[in-house]
Amino acid sequence: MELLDQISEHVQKGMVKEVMLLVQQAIDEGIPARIILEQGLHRGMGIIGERFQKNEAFVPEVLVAARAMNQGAALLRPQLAAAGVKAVGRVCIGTVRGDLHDIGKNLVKMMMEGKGLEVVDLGTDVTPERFVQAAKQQNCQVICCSTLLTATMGAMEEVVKAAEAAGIRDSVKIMVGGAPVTEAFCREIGADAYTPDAVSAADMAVRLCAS
Ligand code: B1M
Repeated sequence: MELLDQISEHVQKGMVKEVMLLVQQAIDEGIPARIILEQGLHRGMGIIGERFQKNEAFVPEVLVAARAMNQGAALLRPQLAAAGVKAVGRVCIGTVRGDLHDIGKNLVKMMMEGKGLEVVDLGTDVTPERFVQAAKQQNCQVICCSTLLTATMGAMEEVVKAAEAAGIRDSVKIMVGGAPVTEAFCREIGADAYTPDAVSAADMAVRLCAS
């Protein structure tokens, strides 16, 4: 099996040690870092993401795959920086004020990283002001808000209002998601995009960063 296929396969299985050895072997063989990243690590993460979307893979498998991808990507960082390879875009993500759930948010983050996005993780219980501050200070093109609680959905509208008040609404897109969130709610609060799952969220963020 070709080396890049092996990297992809081992990412899907979440085999950290093997992924790191294979990535090092690929570097030693002179394969460009960008190719290793896209055709090995990100491809593996993309495949597990699609399986997760079809209910053929489950949360723990996605988490270990993401860990393997991230460890492999860490080995490539110096080469990527030296080659001037830029991220596809930069977003910030958090669970909104009052909400401590973070499993879904973490999955969304990992899928986004698997698509080559830089993700600033603000954690849980994030205030509207903190989302806006992070987007301004770290030049994020998209603010990604997650919530699992019906009671905290209102905090998403506050993020939209805080972005307007800070004068950044025209330059930043706002994405919302999480189990109780719907497309209609997204439109009602004036956010830019709703997606139902982690894979579609990552695809949407890539599109918004490119627009
Ligand atoms: Co809580 N909890 N919980 N909980 N919890 C739910 C969500 C609940 C549905 C359970 C129930 O009553 N049946 C209910 C919410 C009801 C509601 O308001 N609609 C609930 C409640 C009420 C609570 C507490 C209030 C309970 C209490 O204390 N009385 C409390 C709240 C604490 C707080 O946040 N302030 C609470 C606490 C907890 C734990 C701490 C025990 C734990 C969280 C651990 C953690 O996250 N670190 C927990 C858990 C685990 C759950 C359940 C069991 C599982 C949630 C989960 O992780 N799902 C949940 C019941 C259930 O779903 N069966 C429940 C898996 C995850 C992968 O899915 O997060 O939906 P999800 O993410 C998906 C999509 O939604 C989407 O992509 C992900 C992957 O495809 N997505 C996005 C998510 N964010 C996105 C953002 C996007 C796009 C897509 O764009 C930006």
